[in-house]
Amino acid sequence: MLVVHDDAHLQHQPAEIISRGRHVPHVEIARRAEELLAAAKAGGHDLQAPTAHGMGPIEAIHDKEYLAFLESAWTRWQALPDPTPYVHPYAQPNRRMTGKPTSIMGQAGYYMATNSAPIAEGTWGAAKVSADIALTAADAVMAGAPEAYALCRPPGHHAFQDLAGGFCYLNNIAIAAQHMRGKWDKLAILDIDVHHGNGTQGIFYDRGDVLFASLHGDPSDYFPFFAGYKGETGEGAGAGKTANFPMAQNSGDDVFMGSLDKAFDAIQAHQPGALLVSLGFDAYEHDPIGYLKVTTGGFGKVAERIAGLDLPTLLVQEGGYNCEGLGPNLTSFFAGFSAGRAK
Ligand code: SP5
Ligand code: ZN
Repeated sequence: MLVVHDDAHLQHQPAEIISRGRHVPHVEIARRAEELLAAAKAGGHDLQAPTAHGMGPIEAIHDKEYLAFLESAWTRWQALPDPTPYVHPYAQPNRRMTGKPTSIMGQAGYYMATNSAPIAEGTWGAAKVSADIALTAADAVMAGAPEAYALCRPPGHHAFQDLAGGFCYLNNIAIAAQHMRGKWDKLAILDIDVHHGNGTQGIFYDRGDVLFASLHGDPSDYFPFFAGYKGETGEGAGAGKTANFPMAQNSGDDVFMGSLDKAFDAIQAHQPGALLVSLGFDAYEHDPIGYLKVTTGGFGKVAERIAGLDLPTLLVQEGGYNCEGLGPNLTSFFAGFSAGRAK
């Protein structure tokens, strides 16, 4: 497996988020990427550094004013009286107010969907390199590699065109998908992170070219709460091109594999030229913020089935917060993927 990685993520280490009104230690920590990289190295995989792609591919997905906010937010926040170390939203717009503020406090609420995407001094730099990692791995697949893995940190699937949230700032997989549209007319994104990929869904909701299928914990009582329901199936040109498979709490490998089968039906009906996978390991049975009970062996079986679709495949790292489990789960996934390709 070609593995694209970079240590620029070390610039992004917000120590805490606000969860249920309490400051809690952040689980989206640098050690996650270190564990994943160590497993890739131990597996003898082919490691590669990202190349800089500039702002073009990022601006093809994200709103320009949102990008200007991300780039400037930390510095502007520091100019507030008695500033805190990380930008957090305070007051947020909602279904009854839609004004557009210009101050940093107003914009923090306008551009940040949750209290779980703090902006630290190095967040913007790390997020840009994370997108470059996905783009570089996408380049390899476009050049003929059957598959590549983008070891992205920070993750991306909760980021919309103009919204950060849920540990995400730039939507790496959406940026890579748009880039890959230069080669293929139709693509499919399969999201197996335990959280619904609300940002990715939102970005492609009205498009017929990029199918989005997501397996996740039931949003009626799990993050991101406001998206990921079965009835969300796309609109306009994208009608029928979104497919959601919410699962009940504590569902295990069997239920997960059953949902995967249904997602495959949607993907195969779309006839994509290539597949992109939002690869989270937070469906893991021992994840500290998890909801489902997928086992290490289960990730291997999932990978084997994905590889069996026989499509050029870009794997993009999303969540997964049990640090001890990350290495074994990635190793299991890669082994299963390889077995699926060999069949
Ligand atoms: C990419 C990804 O997996 N994002 C996950 C976003 C989840 N956001 C919910 C944050 C709530 C975390 N609560 C932490 C409690 C620790 N005891
Ligand atoms: Zn997740």
